[in-house]
Amino acid sequence: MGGPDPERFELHCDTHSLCKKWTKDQIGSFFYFPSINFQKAGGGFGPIRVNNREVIKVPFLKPEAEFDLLIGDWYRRSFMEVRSMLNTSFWAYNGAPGVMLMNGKGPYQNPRANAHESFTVTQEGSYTNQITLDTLDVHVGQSYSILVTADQNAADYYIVASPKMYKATDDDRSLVAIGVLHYDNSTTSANGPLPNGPDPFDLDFSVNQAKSIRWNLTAGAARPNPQGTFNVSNVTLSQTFILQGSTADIGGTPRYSVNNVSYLTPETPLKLADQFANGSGVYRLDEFPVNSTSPVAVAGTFVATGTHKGWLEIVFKNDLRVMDCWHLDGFGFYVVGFGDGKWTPELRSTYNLYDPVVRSTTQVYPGGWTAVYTYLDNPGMWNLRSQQLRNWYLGQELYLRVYDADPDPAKERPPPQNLLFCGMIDPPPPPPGSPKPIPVPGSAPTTQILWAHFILAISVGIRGVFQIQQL
Ligand SMILES: [Cu+2]
Repeated sequence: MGGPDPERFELHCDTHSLCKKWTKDQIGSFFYFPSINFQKAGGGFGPIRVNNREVIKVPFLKPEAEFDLLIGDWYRRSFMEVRSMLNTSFWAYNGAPGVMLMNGKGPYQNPRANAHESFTVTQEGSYTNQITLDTLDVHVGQSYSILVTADQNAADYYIVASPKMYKATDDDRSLVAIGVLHYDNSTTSANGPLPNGPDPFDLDFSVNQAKSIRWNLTAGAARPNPQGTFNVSNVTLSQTFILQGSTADIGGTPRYSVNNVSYLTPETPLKLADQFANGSGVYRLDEFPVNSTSPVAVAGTFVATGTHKGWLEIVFKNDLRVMDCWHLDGFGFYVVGFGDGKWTPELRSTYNLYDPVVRSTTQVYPGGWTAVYTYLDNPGMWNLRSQQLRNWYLGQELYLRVYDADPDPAKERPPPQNLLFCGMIDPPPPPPGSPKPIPVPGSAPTTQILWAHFILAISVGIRGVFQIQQL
């Protein structure tokens, strides 16, 4: 491990994550992982593809072949050991992983090439306009589908993923993941030096590329009607959250925070508390500020109201010197703007409301802000968090409670019959003469997510550079 170098802090991307509302209309490439106790760093993740229904035309020809690439970092110590070391400032803020893996494998040591023609096609469940790329920044927890035109000489080609905000050297490539694209009839193995990607510290390059990836307004995506049918050019905002991700020392322990509140996981699961006790004794709704920063860092169970069927604007701020990435469960959001420095309401005039991409994980650049719009049509208790595993584990998260008084089970499924009770919520007594216990109806609607918070995620997830190169 390197010394305490602030730039290395950016590298704790053991994260492939992006869980989605698991509905039938979500196409794209995702991945799953365990969502609690830092277990994701133990490697329990894998890809999931959700294909279009046959009746929906896709905006490109059917590929000859498909493969998944999962990129992530790996610690040489066990995830439990790393987890327990996170109570030191070095590991909480600076500790770097040992190696970068591609589909769970270490670097294929050899180098180099010329670009294949490749295009972005989808990201996290929606179609983008096709742009030609030879390198793509994929931030922690994000996924892309990319079309690669295999029209080069039959050979083996490198696929390289290198970290952002960190300069790998020829002597130390442990944090560069290297794979090989092999043509069936190739007799030439990949060799030569690895291609140079863009400068890993060139954030303008990354921002400009992010801005150039636009929604394809005419493609059908999951539904027959065009994606552009749903746009944000003329929406009325119901709420604005301004959420500042940061570090905080609380009681001598290094933590991460949102608006200076570091999340405290209660013993009673939020959904149980919500369903059976209106949160009482577990959390106080709207106790913490959603658009300013608490003057003193505190630990608390941060649950904020999201207005059902309202448009929510969230401005994510990052005052650290490293990349951050935010993810919202339960909804996609339109990424309408990136900016440097302080966000002010006047900056809304710079938003792209015409063809912003819809996704559920967005990067926030060092010292900058990212603005998203989301329509809260999905009742539930939803996690909003840094997708950087370490930040998340150490408290950079909150919950969004979207309440719908209509108990229609089509909107939010009731808890299952075998619901486990724990914490301060006791199981209801079985009704007399009834063979099976039935959960007591609460005053709040029932919810699907936390009964089994199985998180589905994406396939390429490193903040880094993705290159497919030819010999
Ligand atoms: Cu999610």
